[in-house]
Amino acid sequence: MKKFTCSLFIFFLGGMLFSQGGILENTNMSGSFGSVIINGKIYNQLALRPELVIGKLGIGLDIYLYIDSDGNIYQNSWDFSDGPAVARTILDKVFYVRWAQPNDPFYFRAGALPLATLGHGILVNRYSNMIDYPSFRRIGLDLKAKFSSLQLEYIQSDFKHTPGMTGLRLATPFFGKATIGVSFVTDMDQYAGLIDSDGDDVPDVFDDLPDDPDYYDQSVADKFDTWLDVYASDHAGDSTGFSNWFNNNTGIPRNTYSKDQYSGDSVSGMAVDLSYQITPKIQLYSEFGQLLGETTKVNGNSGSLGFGLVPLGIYTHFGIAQFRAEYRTATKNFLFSYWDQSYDVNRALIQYSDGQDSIFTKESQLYRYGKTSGFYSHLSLALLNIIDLGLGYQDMSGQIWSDAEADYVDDSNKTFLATAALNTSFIPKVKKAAAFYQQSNIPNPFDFKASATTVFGYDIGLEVSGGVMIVYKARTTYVMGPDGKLDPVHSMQFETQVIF
Ligand SMILES: [Ca+2]
Ligand SMILES: [Ca+2]
Repeated sequence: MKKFTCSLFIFFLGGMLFSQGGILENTNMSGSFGSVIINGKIYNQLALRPELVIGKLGIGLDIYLYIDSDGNIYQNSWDFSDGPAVARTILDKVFYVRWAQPNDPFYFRAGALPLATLGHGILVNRYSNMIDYPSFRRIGLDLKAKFSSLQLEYIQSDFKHTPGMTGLRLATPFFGKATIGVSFVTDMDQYAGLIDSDGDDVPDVFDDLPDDPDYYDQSVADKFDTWLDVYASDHAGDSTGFSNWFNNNTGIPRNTYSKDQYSGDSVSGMAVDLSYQITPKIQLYSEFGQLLGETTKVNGNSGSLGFGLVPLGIYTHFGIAQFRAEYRTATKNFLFSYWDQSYDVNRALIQYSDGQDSIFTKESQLYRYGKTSGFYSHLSLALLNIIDLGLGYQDMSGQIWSDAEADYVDDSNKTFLATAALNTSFIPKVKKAAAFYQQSNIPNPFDFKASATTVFGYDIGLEVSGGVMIVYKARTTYVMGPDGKLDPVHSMQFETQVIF
């Protein structure tokens, strides 16, 4: 009860401080009501999201309460029981902290990272550590610093758990308008991408009690309630030899998961890039990236990860448009932008087959990509202040693994992504209208045939009264079902946002 009162007090104190505006100038405040699913249970979400700007410092907070249908607060997010719990409780409410802007001599953003790219993006491109926010709140860091002649970029996807991505790039100018950069990126343990809700180091998929940090084995959890009774009734109420019997009885169903079974499988990459600034708005570049690790061995494929090369790329930005185009070529076992927007949900995947769950990593699937080459381009356009468009397209062809042929066949590896956001100021009552569609690394995205990489959705925000907006968010992804068929997963969310 103490926790409850304390959290409510902070919640409303926070609301008062920020909403009155007199204490901190430049404070943007939004709040939301909605629902969120934690550990399979639905909670009503009440959130205040103030953004404080003090000079170059920006602090985004996400002060939230989850309340279940019985009116109980989800207490794990407001735990003041000991020092580490207090630190975790407070850190959890910081959405992000940023200093300055990405092009300034010193910039960082810590917390939620919606978009992070290292160099020109051959290894890390448009990475986001909030793909499954707010179910998972990662605290990452995106830092860019310029010392006299050295540029440094550092990205770490998370500080709370084993991060899916830690990347460093160092660059220095030479011959005036040219720059050379070297990068190194690693995921130290892909299996850390498996969800472990109770933090007992046993992923949910193997945890008999996924919400109980003390047990992962049902038979051990039942030891004193059930098995002791079984033993005592067999031994006329005498329980003296119980421990020995329990530990050695092969008839008791055991959870055979061992922590060494799925751990310590790393994947890394290194890259070198050269850039040449032709005019302040036009840049030519070249990039080489090598992935380091091992994928599945098939048909004489050694399994060693491959490399990708952009012999020539161009990046321009002027007025309403930003445009990037690259010629790409790759050896087998390589994917451009391996660390992409959905990396955190793809680094370790669960597959259900033959009556049991097995785990595979994104790295283990790289064997599917043979030697390929082709083009990549991305265009961002802001049209007449009416619509913001983003269009990305990759068209590569070469050798792609065919499950049917059990061999590499000539095929295409294409990616298509599109985003559109409407400026709604000229439509009465509509405050937000945005949509996106993405499908990656498949033979033909214009078939619009669903694959595991298909993701699309839209946000529509309607003003219902002064300062109150109802936002409808719809998302669709596809997952492989137990029958080996792709099933769509639709999620929709209503949020009421209040602008104070
Ligand atoms: Ca667990
Ligand atoms: Ca557990």
